[in-house]
Amino acid sequence: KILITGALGQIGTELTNRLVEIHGAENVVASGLDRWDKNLTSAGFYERMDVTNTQLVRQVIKDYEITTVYHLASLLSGTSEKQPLFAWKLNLEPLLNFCELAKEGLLKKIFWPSSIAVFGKGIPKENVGQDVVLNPTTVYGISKMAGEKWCEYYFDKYGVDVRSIRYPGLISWKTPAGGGTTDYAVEIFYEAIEEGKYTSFISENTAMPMLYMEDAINATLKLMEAPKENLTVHTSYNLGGLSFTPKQLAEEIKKEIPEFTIDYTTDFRQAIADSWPASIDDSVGKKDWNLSYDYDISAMTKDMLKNLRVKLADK
Ligand code: VAH
Repeated sequence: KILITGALGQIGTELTNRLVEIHGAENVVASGLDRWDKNLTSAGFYERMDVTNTQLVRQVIKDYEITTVYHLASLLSGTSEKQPLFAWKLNLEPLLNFCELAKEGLLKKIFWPSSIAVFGKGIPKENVGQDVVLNPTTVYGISKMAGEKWCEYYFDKYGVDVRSIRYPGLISWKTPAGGGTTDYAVEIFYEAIEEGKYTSFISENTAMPMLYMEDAINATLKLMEAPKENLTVHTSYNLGGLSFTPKQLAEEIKKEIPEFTIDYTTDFRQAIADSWPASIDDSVGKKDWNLSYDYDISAMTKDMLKNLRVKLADK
């Protein structure tokens, strides 16, 4: 069976539902800190589980005979800056526990999300490569860099099949994002529909790597289904997709909602965004496991507004 941690989160809800479509509900165990929310996940099973409780996690793995784990539970960049020590604990210890379980032969495969937050000072802003020096300046970026090194260690030393993607900012409509720096690009759509205007906490010309959730989920499944021998990266694969500024996104929204207006009041997350690249070179993923994308900024904007109008009308 497959276990997803953080299954009620922004990535988790959509990844869980896709895994159910592929493997069947009876083979998917969703887990999260919150109470079960039937309409959020179609998994056959749900375990209310604190991933830092290593004994409980080990018991769940054994009880359900889990062989693959998608470990998504984590604190994002904004929240991590506010709770550094808890962020370090939550973002690292459960990953190590899953790697230990795999080393003991209890797990066959692990997916773990890293982030473009691992990049920081001293590198060009554009088209950042797979093997540039990692100089993260945020708690979140430091935790993700450390996690990548642990993934590589367990692969090199024990052959643990742990696979990872450095996600850019992810945009989706099914589940709100939580505490991220790129979340302006999610909130803006809700407010464009509900208020006709949005105050962005990221300045107008700050470009960041972004991707529509559909493309991120497809990339994740492609990586996980790739033959192990094809993989040349054992820290985490760059993934770039789109790159745009709040101003460019607002222009796209105005094509669908002409009266939409945006203004800017930056907060502490501007400094985080300034430390990150503007665009990513993801050619290694394209070569190793045929990474591709379906949504450009225009197709994403149309799909977001179409689906959010329906979702928000039901409220
Ligand atoms: C964040 N959405 O903003 C996440 C992501 C690259 C950004 O890691 O923290």
